[in-house]
Amino acid sequence: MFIVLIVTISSILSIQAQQEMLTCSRTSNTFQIPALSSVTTPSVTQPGVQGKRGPVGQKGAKGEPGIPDNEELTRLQGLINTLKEQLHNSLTDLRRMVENVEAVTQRNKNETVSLRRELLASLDTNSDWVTIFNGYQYRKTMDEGNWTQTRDACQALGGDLAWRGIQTLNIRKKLISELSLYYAWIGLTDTSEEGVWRCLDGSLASLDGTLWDRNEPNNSGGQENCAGLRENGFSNDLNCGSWSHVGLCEKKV
Ligand SMILES: *[C@@H]1O[C@H](CO)[C@@H](O)[C@H](O)[C@H]1NC(C)=O
Ligand SMILES: *[C@@H]1O[C@H](CO)[C@@H](O)[C@H](O)[C@H]1NC(C)=O
Ligand SMILES: *[C@@H]1O[C@H](CO)[C@@H](O)[C@H](O)[C@H]1NC(C)=O
Ligand SMILES: [Ca+2]
Ligand SMILES: [Ca+2]
Repeated sequence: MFIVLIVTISSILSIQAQQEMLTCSRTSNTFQIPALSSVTTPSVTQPGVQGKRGPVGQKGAKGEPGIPDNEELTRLQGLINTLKEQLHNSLTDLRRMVENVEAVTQRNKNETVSLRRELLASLDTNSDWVTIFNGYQYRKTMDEGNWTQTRDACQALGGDLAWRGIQTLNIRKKLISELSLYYAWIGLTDTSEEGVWRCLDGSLASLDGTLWDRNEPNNSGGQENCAGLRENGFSNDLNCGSWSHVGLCEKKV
């Protein structure tokens, strides 16, 4: 009986083993189930934070310009034209002012240069030329002669008979005093046309109205075509061939 029991038990075990084997062959499919079923009950999650606002979109298309009424348009155009004209005038004025300033600056520069030159010339004690600060230097010829002879002498000394810088009576009187002149030929003639007095460059003599002495020029004897400076500072016309006068020479400093 005991044996029977053992047999019975062992057969049962054997069956169980077979069943286990069968069971085992199925566990590959069912094995994970316990894992799934072992997940704890999911907790309730909170909703996410709201996202940020998107970037600003592009500007919309530009609208049509407004249409001003005609009167306003005309008024504005008139205003623009007036402003344009004023601007143009202002620019013209400005340009003129700049030109004036440039001219004055240039003139001052020129005057400074010539003054410096004259100053240096006046300090030259070896020179026979006198400086009177009118842009020229003066001297008399060493010898007396007729008009042409003294002109030649002046040219040989690097100048010519005076006419450019002796326009005023003051200057002439100053020269007469400085050079102790009694009577001196100057660079004016009416040889080319009687009565029409010209300077050495052919230009009309336009001295300041104090040029001629009283009752001169009188073309005495119809033969007086050259000018001489008298010691009173005024001039007389006399015969170009008169030979007893010095020439008043002038040269640029
Ligand atoms: C200044 O001197 C220059 C050259 O010597 C001359 O060309 C110019 O005309 C002079 N300007 C004035 C304003 O005297
Ligand atoms: C004319 O001028 C000369 C000097 O050049 C003088 O000797 C003469 O007396 C003058 N004649 C008259 C009529 O004024
Ligand atoms: C001036 O003098 C020179 C030399 O004696 C002579 O040749 C010339 O003809 C004279 N001029 C006049 C205008 O008399
Ligand atoms: Ca004459
Ligand atoms: Ca005369």
